Amino acid sequence: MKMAFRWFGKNHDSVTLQQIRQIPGVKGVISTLYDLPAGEVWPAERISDLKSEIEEAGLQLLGIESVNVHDAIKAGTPERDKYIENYITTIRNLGQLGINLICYNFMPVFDWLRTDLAHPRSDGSTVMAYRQDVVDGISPENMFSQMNNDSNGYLLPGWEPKKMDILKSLFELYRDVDSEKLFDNLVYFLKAIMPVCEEFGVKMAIHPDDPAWPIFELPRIINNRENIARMLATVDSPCNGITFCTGSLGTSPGNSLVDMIAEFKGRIHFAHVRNLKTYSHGFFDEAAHPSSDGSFDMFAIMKALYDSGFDGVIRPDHGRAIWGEVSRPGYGLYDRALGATYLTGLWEAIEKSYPRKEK
Ligand code: DNO
Repeated sequence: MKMAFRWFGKNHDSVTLQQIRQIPGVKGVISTLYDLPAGEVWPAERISDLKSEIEEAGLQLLGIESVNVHDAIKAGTPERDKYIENYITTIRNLGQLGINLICYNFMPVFDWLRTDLAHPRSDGSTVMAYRQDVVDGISPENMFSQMNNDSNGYLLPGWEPKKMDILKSLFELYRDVDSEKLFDNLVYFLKAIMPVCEEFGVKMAIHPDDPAWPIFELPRIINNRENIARMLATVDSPCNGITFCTGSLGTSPGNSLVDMIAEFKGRIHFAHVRNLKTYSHGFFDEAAHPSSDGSFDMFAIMKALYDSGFDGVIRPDHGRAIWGEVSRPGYGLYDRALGATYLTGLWEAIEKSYPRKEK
């Protein structure tokens, strides 16, 4: 297992590589070329510069989160083939530089959604929170403004203000796209990119929908056991896998995280491990990573990953804002560093208690 930390790049993150280097157990970062819009080819030199910058800081570039998928591909418009070609070139450029993990999502228009980016807790920290009744009572436009006003000045993936200008046309693009169509479009994309992934050993790790249900009447399909199993079976390549994000899948009470890990054994290429405090369906707060702070049994989750033979990259996920830190919401240094050491500690205890048999 390799413990990683998400890093958005030096102009897009309050956290530095030097700080990440000092978190015990963290071997590398998961990063991206944040300024490149979805659909553009990632030039080999840009990737190589990013990799060198990270290696010079004593860390490894363990994967990309995200190479975003253009809405033409998700909606299945006639322009999709051009964007798929660009995506293939990016995969090849990454693969040639030895970067073999790509996290992406297939959520129409947006990415993850929270109704409050700084919900106060009794311990004096703030967390991100979700209230379905708020989403039900707000327009996508107002949601946009709210997300951007509360983001401490950072651009949030999927909520870029320039998207606001084309929001109507984006919704229009998906007018006839129901969940079946979206699934077909995902399959079309995956079938087109798998040959290049297989050639370079690049693992695609789709991120689940967060929250795990449709929002603003846009379909969402990577949200439960059945849908994920169907996606993996339909494109049955070892390079077609998932990001197992506990905080996303765990928003839905029907998802048994431990059972899903066992079922998707071998196809989990990347894990985002974090905790939530869930209330009734559609209402939750994010929490610190330890089991005692939220609703999930983090030991059971890590043990399930270990038992499945998981040997990939894990990263702590959203943290609380603590100790006065101001950062990109969910992505400060302090609480995620606590999360990383906690998860590393759980893993060490599991490894020592249940040694894997030598092959
Ligand atoms: C949220 C993240 C997501 C994730 C994308 C992957 O914090 O987990 O934004 O990076 O959905 O494309």
